[in-house]
Amino acid sequence: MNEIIMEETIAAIATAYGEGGIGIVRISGPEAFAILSKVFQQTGSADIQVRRVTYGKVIDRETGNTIDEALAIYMKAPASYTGEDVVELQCHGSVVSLRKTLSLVLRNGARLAEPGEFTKRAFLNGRIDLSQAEAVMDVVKAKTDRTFDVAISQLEGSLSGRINEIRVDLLDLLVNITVNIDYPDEDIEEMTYEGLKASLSSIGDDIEKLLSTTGTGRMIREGLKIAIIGRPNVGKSSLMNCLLKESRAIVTEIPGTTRDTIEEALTVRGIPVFLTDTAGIRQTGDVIEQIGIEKAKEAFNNADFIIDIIDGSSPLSEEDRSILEYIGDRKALILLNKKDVGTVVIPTDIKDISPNSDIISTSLLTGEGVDEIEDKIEELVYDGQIVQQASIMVTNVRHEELLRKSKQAINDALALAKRKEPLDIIEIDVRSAYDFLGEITGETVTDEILDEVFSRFCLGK
Ligand SMILES: Nc1nc2c(ncn2[C@@H]2O[C@H](COP(=O)(O)OP(=O)(O)OP(=O)(O)O)[C@@H](O)[C@H]2O)c(=O)[nH]1
Ligand SMILES: [Mg+2]
Repeated sequence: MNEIIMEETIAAIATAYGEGGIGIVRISGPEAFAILSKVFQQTGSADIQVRRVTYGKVIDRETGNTIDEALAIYMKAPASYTGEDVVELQCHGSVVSLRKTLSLVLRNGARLAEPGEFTKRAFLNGRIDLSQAEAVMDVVKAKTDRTFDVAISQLEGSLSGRINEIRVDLLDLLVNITVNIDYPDEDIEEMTYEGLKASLSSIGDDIEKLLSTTGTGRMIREGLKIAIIGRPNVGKSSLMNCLLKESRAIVTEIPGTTRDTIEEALTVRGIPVFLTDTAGIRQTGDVIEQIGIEKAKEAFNNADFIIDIIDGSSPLSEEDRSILEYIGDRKALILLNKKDVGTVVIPTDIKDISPNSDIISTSLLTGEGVDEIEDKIEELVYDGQIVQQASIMVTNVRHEELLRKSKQAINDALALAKRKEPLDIIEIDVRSAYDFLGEITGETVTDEILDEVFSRFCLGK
């Protein structure tokens, strides 16, 4: 199917919809240059040259009307984003200009590109592998520095590189197994079950190492969901404002100020965070407040991380205790707030009820302790690991699933090897481990998976 598609020339608006300095219509495929000649008139007599910027006009030759002034760039296959002939028309960043230019390009022989089709072609033409193609979209969608860094490193091939190294080891092993199956009596290095087990374990460890980054990877990509809970008037909304570094939530001395949950997206040390400020949890006859409290419990259940605030300047109340009991064994961060007024709550009283919690004294009025809260968030995301700029991280759920399947196949092979089962049976599992990893880079992948991956892209990418 792919050859048929790639004979067609595709086009789309590549820049974001809206006003801007410039906007780009991108064309890719065998007819790209021919279409450019039909819709563009350069100023002056010089020919359009490959990889040179040419100034001119987009002209509708049927009517003779000028659509816009533009710069044209022609990149010849294979040295282009898609690996095909590509033309970019840089027009003014006007929705009207871009729409008219695109429609002219389509009338002159191009077809509208599907979402992600440019990148899909880059993959099909072998310019990038599948995990790199997926990283393109992560780069475009990244909202924080850290998310962006990880996506760029993946785009540069860090993850694929590692996957390919493991695949080489698996291939070596496969060859070794096959030779021993086919020529058992020949004078070749005999494969012992001990040796086989050692190789399988070592490959299994390599895959496990990648899998151990998935928790962090997912949080970096999708964001960490934090719910702030606590009884009324302890400083929950104050914390939200402190982390946001602005006054978003209404803070008053009246208990029950926040009656609904408030959600905000923010960045903590380069990590995307979705913070939910909730209504204070207490027994109440007020219907609206009761709904707010139900929502608070929901936020609690959906969160990756809980921050429970306690007014440390007054003794633990019944409400504080029941919230701590609600937290139970979950890992939470507990703030003993209002330190500036005094501290009477003893940490061990809290540990008795919620043993896995971390406790920090804060004053959200003065901002004391906010740094420490951010430390804790960072610690949680990186799981105590030292963060290296170029570290390989698995951020994509598809990759994670395939790594798990591959690991499972290795485990199965290992179990067979331990029972000294015949090599040709073990080979089947080793081969599937190899193929699952190949699906990550797109070496072995079906059209359905490709469609699924690229359908999540935006238009023009
Ligand atoms: N002294 C002192 N006052 C604080 C501190 N943190 C918050 N407050 C005050 O406590 C009151 C309640 O703060 P909020 O942030 O509205 O508390 P809340 O938990 O959101 O309250 P509800 O929305 O009613 O559940 C406000 O008057 C704050 O200024 C602190 O560390 N020290
Ligand atoms: Mg509040």
